[in-house]
Amino acid sequence: MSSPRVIDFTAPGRVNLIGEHTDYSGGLVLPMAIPFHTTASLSEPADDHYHFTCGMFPTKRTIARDDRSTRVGDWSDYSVGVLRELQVLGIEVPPFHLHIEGNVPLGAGLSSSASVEVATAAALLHHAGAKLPVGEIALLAQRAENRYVGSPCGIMDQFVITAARAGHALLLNTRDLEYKLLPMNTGALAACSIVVVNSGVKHTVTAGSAYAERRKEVEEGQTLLRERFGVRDLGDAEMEQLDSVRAELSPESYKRCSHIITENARVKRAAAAMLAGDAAALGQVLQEGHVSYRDLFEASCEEVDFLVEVAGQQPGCFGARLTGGGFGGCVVNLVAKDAVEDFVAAVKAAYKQHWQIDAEVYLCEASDGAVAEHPEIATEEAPDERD
Ligand code: GAF
Repeated sequence: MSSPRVIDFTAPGRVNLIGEHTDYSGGLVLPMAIPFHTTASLSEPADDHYHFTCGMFPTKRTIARDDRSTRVGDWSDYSVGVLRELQVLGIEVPPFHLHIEGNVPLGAGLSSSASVEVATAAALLHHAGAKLPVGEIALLAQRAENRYVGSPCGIMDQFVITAARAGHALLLNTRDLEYKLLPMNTGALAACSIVVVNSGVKHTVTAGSAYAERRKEVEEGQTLLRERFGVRDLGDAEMEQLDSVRAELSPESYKRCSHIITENARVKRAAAAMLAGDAAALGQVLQEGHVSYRDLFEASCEEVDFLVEVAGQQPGCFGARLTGGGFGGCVVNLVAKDAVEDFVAAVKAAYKQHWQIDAEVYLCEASDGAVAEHPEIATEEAPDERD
């Protein structure tokens, strides 16, 4: 008997260079895909059901084709949520066995969940013989997370994991999903590396989490600014407008919105620095972004602040900041290539000495997203560098 045919679909993780929590209020983000992957392996089942298994977790799940049950609270929700959203679009998905494997660090702010969603979407679109526009694949994965998993995330992670291109960061306007691919090797940036240091402090983006609390505080300010000034979202808003309604907002909302409005401006500066190949200017923006994320958004933690401070003291480090949803996770560092070895040794040693934690360090080349790897799932050509 021949063994069943298995087809693999992959999606990367991502690291965000800058633009934190701006992706649910029409703002700008500047992430890139990283060389860690989720693989969704698809094979024919022996019956008429949908089967979900995973190499990282022991629980398995089998559901009938007309199953309408809600989330169960484990890894499988990310894949089942994607199946549901395909069904909502009227896409008929034949029975399958989907097996998930991956090496994207979990709970580290590197988007392991979105990676599972997009790898699943790629596999199931192929299985159904369907295609979607690049942005629709990302939106479908985001809806799976918002509606089925119950996490109130924005669109950044699913979008970059779908649309990224190797060698580029992706500047995304989250209001209309217009984007540009910015080369990582212009001018002085060609001699730099993106070094990601994992604090080992786990974070979460679930409904009852601090992430969700921050989102509510951001939306409080956005609603008021819409009423008063007719802005579409915080992506349109100015600090002067926010300052003029400060007395009507909770102190938390004022601080969170201050972070968002200034963060959007920082993303523009970061993109300009990248296009100019100016590593010092890019590093400076990262550093300012950390201060805002720490003091205004209050999303950092002592371990991460320690890593950022130590990084800033190392020769050849242009800038460092907390990346991702916050409350732990990773620090992204822009480091001169010829200083990386000493940088890594110094940061690891200091962290170990102070916190007794072995920090994992990842040297990240900007990688391809799922559509570049599996062009047959998209109605458009794989995205290319745009001006
Ligand atoms: C998490 C979310 F999933 C993203 O949508 C984004 O808001 C990010 O945190 C913060 O920038 O990764």
